[in-house]
Amino acid sequence: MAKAKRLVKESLKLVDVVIEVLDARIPASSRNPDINEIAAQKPRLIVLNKYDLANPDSTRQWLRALKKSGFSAVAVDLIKGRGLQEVPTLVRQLAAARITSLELAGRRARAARCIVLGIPNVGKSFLINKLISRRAARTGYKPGVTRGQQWIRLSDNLELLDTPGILWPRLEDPKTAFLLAVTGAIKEEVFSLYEVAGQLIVLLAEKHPEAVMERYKLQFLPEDAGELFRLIGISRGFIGTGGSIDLSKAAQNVMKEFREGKFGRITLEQPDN
Ligand SMILES: Nc1nc2c(ncn2[C@@H]2O[C@H](COP(=O)(O)OP(=O)(O)O)[C@@H](O)[C@H]2O)c(=O)[nH]1
Ligand SMILES: [Mg+2]
Repeated sequence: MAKAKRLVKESLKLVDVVIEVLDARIPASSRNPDINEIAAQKPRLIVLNKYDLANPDSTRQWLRALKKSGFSAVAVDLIKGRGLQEVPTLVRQLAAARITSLELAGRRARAARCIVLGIPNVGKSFLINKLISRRAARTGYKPGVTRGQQWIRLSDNLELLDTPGILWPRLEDPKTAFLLAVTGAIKEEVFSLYEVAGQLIVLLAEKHPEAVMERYKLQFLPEDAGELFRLIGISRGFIGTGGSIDLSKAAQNVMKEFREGKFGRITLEQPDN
């Protein structure tokens, strides 16, 4: 973890602008707690990614709150490419002041440089690939920090590091850990899927009862996770050995379908104000 942070700090010395990718469903929990300190000196564009899975009203509120805090921010759906074309434009705007001041100081004009940062699974690699495939060429010999790292030319005046900076999420807070597990940012080996799915189905049954009843063809929703899984198992025909209802299969199904957006576009945390 300390090594990841050090690498990111090294990379940051090379760039004018930081692109911070967050999961639009959990913009607070998918933020690395140190980023404000690590990237304090650089203008930052916040990308609320996976907008296709997030509630549009909540995303609007998040964008407003982030802009109020002084960040440039945009919602992006990388599957459909929505919002993607705004990313290079906004980065160029953020870099303009710095590039101009370098030129005024007598330095040779150069392209603005940026890096993509974020916790695992927010879509960093996907974003880089999409930006590259739009229109780009490798710049040849201009090494980055880690071995094999390269600058990609996105336009005459914009270059992107082809390797994202990986930072780690905060896991001490149980609510945050739950949200990261649900959205797929934490690997399944390190949490109990049954427990997390149980918390999730209870939350969905409370906040989005119609979606759950329709999805699993249920007439009513018990409050207990085990009971909910039992009904879901019956409804979907998840029958284990000996004819018993397979609750763990029901739990897995809930997690899978939530991550696929099958319960609708759901944002799991709202901005403070
Ligand atoms: N639904 C949806 N899935 C996305 C989006 N962007 C990325 N993903 C998925 O999120 C997962 C992680 O993406 P990846 O780029 O590997 O994340 P990284 O770990 O931050 O580099 C992949 O399965 C992507 O297909 C998006 O805008 N919408
Ligand atoms: Mg990646």
